Amino acid sequence: MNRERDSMPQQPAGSGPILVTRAFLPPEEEYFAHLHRAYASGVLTNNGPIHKELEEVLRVRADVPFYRLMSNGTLAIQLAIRALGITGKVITTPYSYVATTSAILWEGCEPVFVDIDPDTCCIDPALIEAAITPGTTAILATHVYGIPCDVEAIDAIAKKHGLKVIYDAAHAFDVTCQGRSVLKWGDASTLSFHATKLFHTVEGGAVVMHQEEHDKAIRLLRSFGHVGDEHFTLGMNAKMSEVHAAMGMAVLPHVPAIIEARRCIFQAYDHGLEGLGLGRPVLPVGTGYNYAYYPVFLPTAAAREKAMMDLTACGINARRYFFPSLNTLPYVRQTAMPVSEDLAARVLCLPLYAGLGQDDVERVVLSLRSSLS
Ligand code: T4K
Repeated sequence: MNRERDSMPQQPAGSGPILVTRAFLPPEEEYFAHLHRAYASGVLTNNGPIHKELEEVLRVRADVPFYRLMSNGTLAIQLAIRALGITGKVITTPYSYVATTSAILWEGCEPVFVDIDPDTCCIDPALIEAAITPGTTAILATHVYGIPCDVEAIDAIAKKHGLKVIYDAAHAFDVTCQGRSVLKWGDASTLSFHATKLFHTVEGGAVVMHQEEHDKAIRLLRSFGHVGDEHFTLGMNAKMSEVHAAMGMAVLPHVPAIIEARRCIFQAYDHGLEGLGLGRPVLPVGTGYNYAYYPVFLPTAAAREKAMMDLTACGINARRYFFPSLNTLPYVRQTAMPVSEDLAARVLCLPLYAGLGQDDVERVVLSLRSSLS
């Protein structure tokens, strides 16, 4: 483990349950220094100065034309759908967090599931065209675990069929494809800055747009649909407060060290779990990764069940990210998605966060080895 990793606050080894993740807390004085500005100005929300600063810093970081903060990553998807004028059928992935599907439904659209590539766990572009019908207007794909979708293939299909593309980039903060931010692809990308994410604002999210008219729509939609006394559209309240933006400003300088710490834990897991025959997603060549999650696929659903029970008995909190496969939700039209359902039945995400101690990583490895032996 390197120096940056060692400088992260660590949970004492063997001192209690090992959580699947822990929110990164910047030093209090760094957060309070930003918060102090809100106290001094009395501006707590409604596009205040800290909010504006964070938006601009993130926009420049990703090198995109428009980057707008939102109150969370779920409303980010919903309002991106609305801002792009998407209606009808939306082709989407069954392998994601439930918010990807629920956002489509909340916007009155119909999710049409397309199975995933078993290597990347992202939507399989080779299956998309067969699912397009006259009612299809868009593709909503998730860069699940921060692994980029096949963005070139998806964008080519979308162009051919006149479809809009939204990437749910909730896990993909700071991820690059061929040296460029993954947020540069599609008509829109959405992010989550929930406390459990590697960059966070406690609760929060963002929408990245590439056209001025779409950005204008997002700004109106997140703020009640009016500017002053002039009302333009049906809007909602999806604004981020200064208190949340201040947390973002305080966390942001630590992101390189957070990613490096996660990379070291990845390496330790890779090394420690070698030879166990566990399935792992494959990163596309040219990905600059952020080490957002460490999923392993057990050989069978029964082995997953046993491993989870054994880890729990050892005080280790592994989680089923992502289960259930979203095509099996009780409130969607159910169609079989064999690859997604199979992976969702066998997946466990191992504990991963900056500050997870080396001893704890070893404890996870030993417990999993013993469960599988
Ligand atoms: N799209 C995708 C692909 C997503 O994954 C998500 C959210 C969204 C869209 C929607 O974005 P948001 O609307 O949430 O911004 C978490 C998160 O709540 C959720 O943001 C995330 N994805 C989802 C995958 O996971 P849980 O149910 O796993 O969180 P919870 O409360 O069990 O916490 C897990 C661990 O994190 C705890 O054991 C301890 C630690 N923790 C948690 C909290 C809340 C902390 O250390 N501090 C905390 O404050 O949902």
